[in-house]
Amino acid sequence: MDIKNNLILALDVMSESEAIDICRSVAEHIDTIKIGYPLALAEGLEIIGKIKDAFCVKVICDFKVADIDATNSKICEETFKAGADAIICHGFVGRDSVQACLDVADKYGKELFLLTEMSHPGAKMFLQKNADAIAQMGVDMGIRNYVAPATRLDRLSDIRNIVGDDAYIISPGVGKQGGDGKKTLEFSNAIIVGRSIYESDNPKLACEELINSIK
Ligand code: NUP
Repeated sequence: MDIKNNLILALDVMSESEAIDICRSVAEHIDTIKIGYPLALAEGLEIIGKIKDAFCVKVICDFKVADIDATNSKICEETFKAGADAIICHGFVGRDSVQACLDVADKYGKELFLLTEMSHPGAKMFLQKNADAIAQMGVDMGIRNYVAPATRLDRLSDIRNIVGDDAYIISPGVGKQGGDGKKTLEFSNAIIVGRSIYESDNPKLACEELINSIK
């Protein structure tokens, strides 16, 4: 994936009108938007096509797909049919579940991102212990794209070492969760930022300051 300014907007607002307003104000700086459950549940999957059509952006669907293989396939089918360019799945559910997502992504010629370790404090309880193995599973499966935390640079570095320099890593946790954008990009290909942009009084300026800070 080629992501403008190495910056992905996490569009976790709760209505189409807010989503359109934010996208409009940051349109010149951002070409990749992450849509997750908050907006998709509030407005339906059609929001993916609406945002893509209005702003010519790529959409990564953050549905953290984590079910049995048969159900994962159905979730991915619906998401790609709705126009997503990529989907994020969990790795802890194991190889068969992830393979189901990969197969559907390949069928549509779209991308799959494998979530390794999450960025929040609770990730230390269970997920962190298995994150290296999850990343290694991704490598063994030929997965190119990963999600790894901006909040723990030592762990991000470990995951980069496992997936290799050719893999594409995107990292949430910059800003509100405490991560530093520039330091994160020493290991990551792009940062994911939500609240620091969309909760700002001036999202365009917040975006510009962020971009300057990661140069
Ligand atoms: O480990 C993860 N941490 C995380 O924050 C994996 C994620 N997908 N996210 C998502 O990234 C989270 O759901 C939100 O959409 C975004 C971070 O937003 P913010 O903390 O910048 O507001």
